[in-house]
Amino acid sequence: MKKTMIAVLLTSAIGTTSFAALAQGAPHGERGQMRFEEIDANGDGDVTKAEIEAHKAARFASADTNGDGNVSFAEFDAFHEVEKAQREAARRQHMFGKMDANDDGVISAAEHAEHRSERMERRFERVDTNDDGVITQEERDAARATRMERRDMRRIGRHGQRSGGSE
Ligand SMILES: [Ca+2]
Ligand SMILES: [Ca+2]
Ligand SMILES: [Ca+2]
Ligand SMILES: [Ca+2]
Repeated sequence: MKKTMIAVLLTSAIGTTSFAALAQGAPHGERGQMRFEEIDANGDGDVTKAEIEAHKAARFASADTNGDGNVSFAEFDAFHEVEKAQREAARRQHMFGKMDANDDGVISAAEHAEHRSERMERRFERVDTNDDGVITQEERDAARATRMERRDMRRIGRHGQRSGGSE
């Protein structure tokens, strides 16, 4: 009796871990894969130069909605609006999938609560640096400073990369 309990606990723990890892790793992997699959027209897993050219031509053709061989600003604008909407829809779907833990196609109140509390807990743990379960004003200020610093570092990093690349 006890053994099965432990086994169940173990499997559910493993299940949760792999799900969390999957959910965290998915956004980038999915996005990269989607593009790759899009370009790999014959689906052999390789992307050839010809396939990239064909993909570019297809994108141009779908942007050139009136088929006059040129993409006007209105066409360009509409094309990117559609792409943006598709990207956002995909992101929403991904978020929904993450929240719908039992995959039954609906987010129950419990799943919603669980998702929120997980995120809040993670944030709480990050800010509560001395782990006493209380976020003091100082810890909050420190967290804000760290966040700003990180943003600055990113900005500098991006800038540095660009100037480094042109040299
Ligand atoms: Ca191919
Ligand atoms: Ca056109
Ligand atoms: Ca559900
Ligand atoms: Ca604290």
